[in-house]
Amino acid sequence: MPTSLDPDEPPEDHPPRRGVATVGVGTPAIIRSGREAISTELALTLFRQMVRTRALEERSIKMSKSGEAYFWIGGPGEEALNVCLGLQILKGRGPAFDFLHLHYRSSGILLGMGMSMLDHIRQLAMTALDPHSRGRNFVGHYAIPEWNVMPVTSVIEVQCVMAPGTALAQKRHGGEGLSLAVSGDAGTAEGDFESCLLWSSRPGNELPVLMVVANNNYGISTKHSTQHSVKEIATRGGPYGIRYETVRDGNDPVTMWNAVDRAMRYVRRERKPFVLEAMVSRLHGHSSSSGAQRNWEEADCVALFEQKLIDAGAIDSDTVRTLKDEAKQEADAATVAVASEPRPTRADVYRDTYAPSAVDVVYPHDYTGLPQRR
Ligand SMILES: Cc1ncc(C[n+]2csc(CCOP(=O)(O)OP(=O)(O)O)c2C)c(N)n1
Repeated sequence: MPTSLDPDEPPEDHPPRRGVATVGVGTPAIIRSGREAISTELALTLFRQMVRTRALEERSIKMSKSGEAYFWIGGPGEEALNVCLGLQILKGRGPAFDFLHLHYRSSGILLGMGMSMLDHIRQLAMTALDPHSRGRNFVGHYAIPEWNVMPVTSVIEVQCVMAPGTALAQKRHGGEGLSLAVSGDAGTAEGDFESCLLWSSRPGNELPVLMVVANNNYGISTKHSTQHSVKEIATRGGPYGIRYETVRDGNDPVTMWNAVDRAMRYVRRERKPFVLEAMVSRLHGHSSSSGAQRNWEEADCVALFEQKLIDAGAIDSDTVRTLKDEAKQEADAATVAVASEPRPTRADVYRDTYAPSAVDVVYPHDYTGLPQRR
């Protein structure tokens, strides 16, 4: 059994520390899924981050129902994929580091990178201290310049046409930074997805873009099979000469970690694109607009991994309970904290719209209103 779990925040370095748990005598050294394996230390790190992400999302749903928030959308059911991505990001600012072009179900990526639950809840509750949008955008619409997290938009798939731009800067700059573009399966029906395939794969000008499709089988209420004749979206990279892989069990963190590792290694070293698709679950429907009720028919990656770790003798039920309690307390504390935070004022609507720019003659300072006509 593990003797202790390190409560430290996730790794700041790269390549990431591959585990923060201390494994005791008698525990297995690795956790297997078929031919794939990861160390038990890493498995416990992934599990803890998945539990934290789930606790944050469940608290967020409750807040949207209780009136402490106005809307919820998020990623319960995508934790295995997102935590594996977040822990393998090369985190920093500028072209030497990864750029993130995400969609609105990416809480697991950001928690994996070290974002606090509080900063997620601040945006959900729309307080003035929300660092992503100053309380003016939907939950999960992160923007973190210090970590190259480009602003998430509600307009789906536009992130796919931005990624080749940052990837071009990264390729010119040199190094191993990649541009990650994450989208859902329905979003790939937009031309933006095809544009990303095309611009990332121009002969002789290939770009370090990692396109990730979180395939939860639905676009709001439209089932994948009713709209797409292509069964595995990742195969659409084939005609462009782009390498691709579909992870059929995107709920399995062991498989997922290795698939992300392979894809990222390829893009970082070859400076060429890759399409990675993961079949995931959607555990609470599309958003609070459709009720956010729990769908018990879909596979739950957190519950499945918990059972796998217990069966392998890597963790015991008491430790699982402790981890879940800690995660819930962290989310509860964030909810209490935002209750007394200031809300945006009318004047805040116009603040922080554009970054100050010394070379911009129209808006040399922060844009706080329309320019005066002479
Ligand atoms: C350009 C555009 N078209 C339509 C919508 C409405 N819309 C919001 S979410 C969504 C479904 C997206 O499904 P998918 O890409 O599979 O992602 P999921 O929400 O399932 O993770 C749609 C159609 C939108 N936001 N933007």
